[in-house]
Parts: sequence; structure tokens; C-alpha cells
Amino acid sequence: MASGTALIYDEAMTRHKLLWNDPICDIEVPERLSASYEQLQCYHLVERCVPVPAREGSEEEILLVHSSEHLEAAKSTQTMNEEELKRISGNYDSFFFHPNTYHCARLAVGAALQLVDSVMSGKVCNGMALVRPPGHHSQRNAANGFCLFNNVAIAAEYAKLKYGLQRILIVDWDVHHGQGTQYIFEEDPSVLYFSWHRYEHQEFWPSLKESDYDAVGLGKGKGFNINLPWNKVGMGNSDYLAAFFHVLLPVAFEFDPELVLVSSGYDSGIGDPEGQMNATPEVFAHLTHFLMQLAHGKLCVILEGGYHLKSLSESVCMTVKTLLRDPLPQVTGEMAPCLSAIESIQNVRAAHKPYWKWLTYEDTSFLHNLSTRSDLPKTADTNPCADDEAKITDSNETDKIERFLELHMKNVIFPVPPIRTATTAELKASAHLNTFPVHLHVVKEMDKNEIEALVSDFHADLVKTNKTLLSLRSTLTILDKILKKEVCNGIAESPAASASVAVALRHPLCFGLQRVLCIFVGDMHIIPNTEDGKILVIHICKEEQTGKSSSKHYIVLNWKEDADGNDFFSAVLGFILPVAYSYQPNLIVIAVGPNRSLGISGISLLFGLLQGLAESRILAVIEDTDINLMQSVAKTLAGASVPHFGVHVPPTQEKVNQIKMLRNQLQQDWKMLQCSVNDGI
Ligand code: Q9C
Ligand code: ZN
Repeated sequence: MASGTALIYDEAMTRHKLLWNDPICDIEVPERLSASYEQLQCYHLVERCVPVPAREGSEEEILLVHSSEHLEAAKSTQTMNEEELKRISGNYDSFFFHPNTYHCARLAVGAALQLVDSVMSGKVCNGMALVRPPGHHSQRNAANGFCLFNNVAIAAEYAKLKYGLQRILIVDWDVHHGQGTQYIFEEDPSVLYFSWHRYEHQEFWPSLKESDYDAVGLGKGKGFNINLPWNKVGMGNSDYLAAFFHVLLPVAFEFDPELVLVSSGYDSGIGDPEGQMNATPEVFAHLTHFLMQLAHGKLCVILEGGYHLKSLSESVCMTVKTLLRDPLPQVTGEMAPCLSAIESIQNVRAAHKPYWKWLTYEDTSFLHNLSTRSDLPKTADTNPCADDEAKITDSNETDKIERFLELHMKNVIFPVPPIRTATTAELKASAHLNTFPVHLHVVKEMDKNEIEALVSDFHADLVKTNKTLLSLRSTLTILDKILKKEVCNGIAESPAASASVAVALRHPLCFGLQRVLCIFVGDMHIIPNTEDGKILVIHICKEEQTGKSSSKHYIVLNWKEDADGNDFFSAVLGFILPVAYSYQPNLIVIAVGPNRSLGISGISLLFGLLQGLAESRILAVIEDTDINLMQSVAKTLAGASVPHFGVHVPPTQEKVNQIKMLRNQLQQDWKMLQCSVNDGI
């Protein structure tokens, strides 16, 4: 399994620039690239990446996507004077040529291909290419929207050809619709294209009917084009996360790509003059982290737009930091998608219901015209930042956002504990973690006296016998290190997981935590008291053991994993993650007890996806002595591998109904669960 992150940057791509006055094109400046790179240097991220040189894409490679007429037209601009350049630029919608443009565009293509080669050859696991000009508006026969050649589309065709790939996912989080990419792949079922974009009911550029949610692909490609139009400006972190939970991620897991490419525009971030959205840089860490769970982590991020230099460069840094597997900052802001976002999400789900098994039993129906009412505000309505920060109308606003981000990043970035994953010597030996390709830090278990001293400080009432006391040792030892920020996460074993967790959560330092998320898998005999809201329990158990009903802070999920494949992804994405992101825990405890109804892949998926929360502070407490489970959890926590999920099967109608009922019951409390407009909202 490859590790490492490639970074491709070539200063030569700053030599394409606008030579005349053009208020439409003047935001696509060389400083976009240099500022991003300087910010990466500033955070010492450059030195942690594997430097990969750009190269010029060959004519043959460009012809994988473009016509020879388009290639020749672009080539002919190298020797033109300014007047001729201006004239030929006028042949296209929003594009400018410079004598260096052709060379830069070939470097941008080649950089994307170098990144694909680095990832596919196993030299690195993932990476980012900082390129100009961008690519996703470019079409077979035309430059468009600052783009000459479609870098990402060429990369996808190249990966299909050179590596025989049959399933590639392109995620386009740029704020504009990559109509070029849509046209290139609309009949191709081997490339799943997802784009969200500012749309405003077709008022926003490029103002195309085919950017709407009902453009699902053509012919064999039906279902493989997913458009999520934003009909208001001011969309923020929670809207983007909701789009991932309720649209992109379930489809992506069912599609099961072999490679993920990101058309990574940051004009969807706060402060951007084009996008006018509100998402802050740390949300891109989370989006990146989710995509790292697919395709065994094979992820290529290729720059597209992004015109607020500070917002762009901080967001680039968040992306690269996440590719390097640093713990993620908590995402800020109120965790509730706005009504307009929910409408769009509902519509795209309804449009794609015929094509995706995971949606089969969902009762989605189209919803029209709510947000077209002119008496409703034009800005996303439930985002608290929207009022203050969406009105980016002049350079004062740009400066204001720059100052906001300066402070904001200081608040969200935190010191990473020196050690990532801790375990105890006993566990390391018993679970054969010794001969392990990943680094686990061994901590010495507290002895009986230390434990006794610690538990007598808080409550000893649960610790009745010596046996219980001893079963606590490993759990308390690791938890103590996590709380003292000496380690990020850790794995402990206990012959009585639920009792250990219940006692451990009375650790004095736990009282300083506002929110602890406890996920219990299997039989649990002692459930911690959740009355004060400082603990949220999600108990995943087999159906037979019900009887308990769910409440805001104690949620029972009856789930027995399908024998023929993994259907748990639908519960994690559609339910557990939305609840967890709504709650915003400071610590996560995942306990695996006896009689677990989830397989190793389901449990690993839980660990993999939840690691984005609580600054990665996760304690695993495992009662099960299954060595494979221990190893898989340890690897996932150590960030050494991306769990292998096996075959994904759609959930049964019964399971979908259960999620639906829980969602209806809890979506007022945990608003990230909302994905359709109904009486409850
Ligand atoms: N009234 C990228 O972000 N705006 N391209 C045209 C015409 C063009 C954006 C407005 C925006 C292009 C890669
Ligand atoms: Zn854009």
C-alpha cells in the first residue's frame, strides 16, 4: 500500500497572463498559483510532500479529448502579437490568450498526467497539482471560462487507456459547472461526474439548462452525470457536507471507483468574488478526507478556479494537509443545511432514483418552485455567516474576508499531538501488532495503584471488583494520553468494554469536554448516563435485542450487516455521519463488544469516516479478541491504510425504513440529517 503525497508545482505556469483590460478575465491571475505555493511553504507542507515535476502533455494526449482543430488553433497563438491574441480570444466565452498560454496549458495537462502516473504506479498514494490555466469549462472544440484544455478530462481518458481503469469518479467542487467535462463524458458510464455549482435557476454563468439536476447523462451514461445546482448564494460548510452525505458519497460508494479525480476549484469558498459562498477553508479538509476513503485512497486533486487569494491558498493548504493525513480541524458554523440546499439535494436524489440501487427505497419526490418565490431572500437562509459575510461586493469586502481568515485559521489550526496512535504492550503482542507495517506507539499500562488512585478521584461505585479494575487498565491508560494531548488516538482492549467506557468517561479530564460521542457496536450492558447532553450514544445492535427506543442523546440503530456484502455504508453516510457532524464531538469513543452485528469492513468504515471529527481524538475499546479486527482498526487509526470495504450491496427496504423513521424522529435535533423538505422543516 503506497503512502506519501505528491505535489506538482511549476512556476512556468505563472507566465500565462492577461495583457489587456478585461473585467471578466482579470481575476485569473498568476498570483493564484504563487500565493498558494507560498502558503504551503509557510505551513511547512511542501517539504512533507513528494515533489513531482510537471511535463508538457503531448499532442496525442491532448487529442484524447480535444479536436485537432482546437489543438492547432491553440498552437497558432504562440507567435501572435497582442492584437491578434485579442482577436482570437474574442472567439471564445471568457478566455484570454498570451504567447505563453499554449505552453502553460500543455504543462497543466502534463502535470495532471504526472499526478495520475505517480498515484497509479504506487509511487505515492495521493497528490495535488497546482495548475494554470484551469480546465473544466474547456470543450472538445473550444476554450471557455479561463480554460484551454480540459486537464481533468484528459487525465481520466489517460487513466482509462494506460491503466485499463473501468470506473473513475470526477468530483468537481469548483463553484462553476464544469459543462466541458459534462459534455465530454455524458455518454460514458465509466466516468461518474459530480458537480455542484452556483446556478440561481439558470441566472448564473454559464446559464445552461443542462447544468440543472435533471441532466443525468445520456444513453449508456444515464445516471453517471450528477448536477447539484445551488439556487442561492451564501451556501456554507453544512450545505456542502449535506451534499456529500446525502448525494455524492452514497453514489460514490455504490459506484466503487478505482481512481478519484478532483476538479478542485476553491471559488466555492468564502470571499470568492465569483462564487459568493460562505464555506470556510477547513471544510475542504473534510471533503478531501471523505474522498480519501474511496478507491483505496487513490486521489488526484487538480486545481481549477479560486479567485480570493487568501481563501484560495488557505483552502489549498487544508487540502494538502489532509492528503498528508494530518488530523482535521473541526468544521465551524451551525451544522444545519439551508432550505434551498435541501431542496436541491431532494431534487437531485429524485432525479437519480432510477439509476442507483441505494436510492431504490427512499421516498424522494421532486420539489419545485419553493425557492423561486421572489419574496424569499436570495441568500441561503439558515447560515449564520450569510448575513455578515455573503455580501462581497467590493475590495473592502475582500480585505475584510482576508482579515477574517487570518484570525479564523489561527483558531481552527491546532497543534498536532506528537504521537498518532497509541496501544499497550500487552495488546500489541496479543493481537500480533508487532510485525506491523505501521507505527504504533506503545504506552505502559498504569498499574493497579495508579488506576485505583485515578478512579477513586472520580467515581469508584462502578468498580466493584478487582477484575473490573484490571479490565479498565488499558482503556484508562490510552484515554489519559488522548486527553492530555500526548497522542491523537489509540486502541485499547477490555474484557468488559461497556463497563470500561462507562467508568473511563468519568475521568476527570472528561468533565472538561462538552461533547463525547460514544458508538457502541454489539451487546453493551452498561450505558453511560446521557441526560446532561455531554454524551451522545449511538448503539448499533442486532435486531433481536431491541425494546429500547431512541431519544436525542441515546440512539439505537438495529443493523445486522448483510452476509453477501457491505450495506452498512448507507447507514454510516445517511445517518451516523450526519448525526455526528451535527453534534460536533470533542472526543469519540468507539466500543466493540460481544455479539457484534457488523463485520470488520463496516467497523473500519466507521473508524475511517469518523476520524475527520474531534480533531481525530478517537479511542477504540475492543472486547472482541479477533486479531483481524484489531489489526484493521489499528491500521485505520494509524492512517496507514484505507480500509478495504469489499462489495457494497444496497440496504433492504426494512433497513431504509428504519433510517427513515430515525431521520424523521431526530432531524429537528440533528439537522444534518435533513435531506428533503417535509412537514418537519
Ligand atoms: N458574464 C473557472 O473558475 N465568468 N472559471 C464569465 C460572463 C467566467 C470561471 C462571466 C468564469 C469562469 C475555472
Ligand atoms: Zn470556477
